[in-house]
Amino acid sequence: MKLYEMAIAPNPRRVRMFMAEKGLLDQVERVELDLQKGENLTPEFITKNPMKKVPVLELDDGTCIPETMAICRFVEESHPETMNLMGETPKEKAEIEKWTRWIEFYFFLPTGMAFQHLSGYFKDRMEPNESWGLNCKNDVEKFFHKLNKHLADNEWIAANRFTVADINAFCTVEFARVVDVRIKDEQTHLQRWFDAMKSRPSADV
Ligand SMILES: N[C@@H](CCC(=O)N[C@@H](CS)C(=O)NCC(=O)O)C(=O)O
Repeated sequence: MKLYEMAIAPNPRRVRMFMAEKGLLDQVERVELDLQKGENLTPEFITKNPMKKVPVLELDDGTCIPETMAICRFVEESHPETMNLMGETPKEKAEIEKWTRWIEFYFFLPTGMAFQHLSGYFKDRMEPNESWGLNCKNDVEKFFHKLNKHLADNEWIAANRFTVADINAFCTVEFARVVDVRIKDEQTHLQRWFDAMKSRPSADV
C-alpha cells in the first residue's frame, strides 16, 4: 500500500497517527508530495483523487481511497484485530462520529481556512480574504474553549476512552499553531489532555 501525503500537512498526519496507534504504519510506503509546488495538481495525481488533496491510500490492487476518515474507516474495518478506534457499539460509534464531525466542521476546517486566508500559502490557486481568515481564527479560539470545558468532565473526547476523535482534535490543536492559536494558561483541562496525547509514541510519526 502507498500513502500519498505531505509530512507536515495535518490531514495526512491524522492518518499516520491512526495507523501508528494500530501498529500498522510500517505496512505503507509513504509518497511525499510538495503541495505548495502543486505536485497534487498533476493529471496523474488527479486520477487518484479528483479533489486534488492528500492523503490518498493506494491499495496494492490500484484502488485509491482519498479522504482521511474514509482511509481510517477502511483500515479499521480491514484490521478488526487491532485496537478499536471508531467505536464497538452503535452508541459508541455514534458518539465518536458526532465528535469527529464537530471537530472537522467547527475546528479543523476553520483552522485550515484561517491558515489559507491569513498566510497566502496557496495564493497561486485562491484569493486570500483576510477578514474571512480572522473570522475563522476566532472560531478556532472558541473551539479551544469548548474543548477545555468538555475535558473538565471527560478524560478523553468521546466514549470514555482514546479514539479517533482524540487524534483529530490533537492534530488540529497542533495545526492551530500556524495561525498563532495556542492553549491558554487557564485552559488546564485541555492542557492535561494535550500532554497525555503528546506522550503517546504516535504523536511523533
Ligand atoms: N477532506 C479532506 C481534506 C484534505 C486536504 O485538505 N488536504 C490538504 C493537506 S492537509 C491538501 O491536500 N491541500 C492541497 C490543496 O488544497 O491544494 C480529508 O479529510 O482528507
